[in-house]
Amino acid sequence: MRLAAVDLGASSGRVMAGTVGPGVLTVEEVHRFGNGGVRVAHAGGSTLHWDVLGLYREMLVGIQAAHRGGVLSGVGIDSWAVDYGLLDASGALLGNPVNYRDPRTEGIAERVLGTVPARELFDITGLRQLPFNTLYQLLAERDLDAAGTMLLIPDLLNYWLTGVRGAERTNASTTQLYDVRSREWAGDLASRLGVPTRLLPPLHDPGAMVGTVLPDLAAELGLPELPVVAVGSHDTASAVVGVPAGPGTNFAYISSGTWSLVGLELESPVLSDAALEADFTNEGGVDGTIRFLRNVMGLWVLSESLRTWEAQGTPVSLPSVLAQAASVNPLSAVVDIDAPAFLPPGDMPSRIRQACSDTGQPMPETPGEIARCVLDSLALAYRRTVRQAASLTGRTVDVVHVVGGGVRNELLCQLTADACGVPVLAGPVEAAALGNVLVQARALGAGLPDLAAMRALIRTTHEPRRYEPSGREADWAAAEARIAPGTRVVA
Ligand code: ADP
Ligand code: LRH
Repeated sequence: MRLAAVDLGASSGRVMAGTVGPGVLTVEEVHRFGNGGVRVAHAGGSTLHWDVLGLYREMLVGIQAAHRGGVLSGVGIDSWAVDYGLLDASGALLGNPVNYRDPRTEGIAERVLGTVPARELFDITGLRQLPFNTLYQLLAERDLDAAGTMLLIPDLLNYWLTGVRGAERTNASTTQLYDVRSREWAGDLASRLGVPTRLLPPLHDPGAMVGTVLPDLAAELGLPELPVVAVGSHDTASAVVGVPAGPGTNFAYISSGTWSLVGLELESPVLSDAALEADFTNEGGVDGTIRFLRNVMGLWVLSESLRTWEAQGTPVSLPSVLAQAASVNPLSAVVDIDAPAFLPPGDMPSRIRQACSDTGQPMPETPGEIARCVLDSLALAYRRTVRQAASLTGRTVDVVHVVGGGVRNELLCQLTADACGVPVLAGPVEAAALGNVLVQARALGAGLPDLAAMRALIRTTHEPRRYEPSGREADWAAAEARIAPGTRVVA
């Protein structure tokens, strides 16, 4: 069976043509396009948006390309979480979706916590207070009166493909308007906080049929009658389906791309005070699983550094800066990569140097030194997070699976094994697309009864690469102490 997986990340979007059959699982990239923030000026300043119409157009080009290579049986869409479009009562898009890195939500969380205490908010939603959660973004909207429906990005694209409005549960679970235990919208919470419940469309599970591509659109694109299937529409949900963990393994995962999502797959949420204090989140996964994880700032800090060097007229390519980083002395300087200072777009090299100076460490100078500082700091954050996840759940972690674009960064994979002190199994790069394709295939009758069967198929078709820890535990512990709270960077 041939399927199109649309996987939209914050830095690029791709359409993959997947083939699934007994013992067969392939994905081939048929179209890739850039993605990122688009800043637009207005009287009050400026707003960072996404180019959602551009993404839609590129997605259609990709679906057509996938169909040209063989008749498609289905299409599924996943994307980054939390962001949305608002529709009026007729279904027309009201304004261009805003990028979660826009500072419009500053101060909103504090206001919310005055009405609903953090403990209660966590107890209902299971979510960490990230400033960009959909809840805070909706409360930052100037005017919700004209809005009839809020559709998260994959749901919005599904709507434009099929005319059907709905909300897929894995992505709905990232809004902070969703009850992590009942798996329904947290309507009372929304009302208390002034979010109109009419905005929240009917929920469905991954694997549900969304609809079929609208006949006019299908004719225009030369497509057959094509089912649109709900997948784990949060890209991280699909990526974790794509983790090739074997049965009975005690694994942690890192979904490594713009963000690094670091955590464990659980059967039920962990809503303890300790989990709340440690900034862990409980996101809904495919087949009712819970992703108990922490957002680590991710390769965003490196890609923004590259962008800064380019803007300053001293461009450096990713392969060359990584080669330079590999020959820099390990752990010369590290930063708390999760400090809020690294969230907004901007001059990351300066922010990194500042953070090093604030903690009394030598300031990295060259691009290679800065990149090494970012990679060492990411690995240090992985170490802390994997260990915290284990202690918060009373589990052991024997292996860390890394999936996503960061798998291509061999230095980071090795540093991750060193910092965590357990082997790393790296790959597949395209875990999200594989997870997307497998959930579609099951919905369309390809067998694969559960996650274990899906992962068994990935293991036999996409063998991960193994990195062993090099046993320099004392160095990592000493580096960790250099950025312990107290020396922490203030944003
Ligand atoms: P997202 O889905 O969030 O857009 P990806 O999973 O595509 O992110 O991962 C993008 C990241 O992968 C880039 O920021 C980059 O750091 C890393 N990456 C991509 N290609 C390479 C490569 N050839 N070598 C090293 N790292 C790479
Ligand atoms: C990764 C991701 C992550 C969210 C962030 C907004 O692409 O979906 O899981 O926290 O984007």
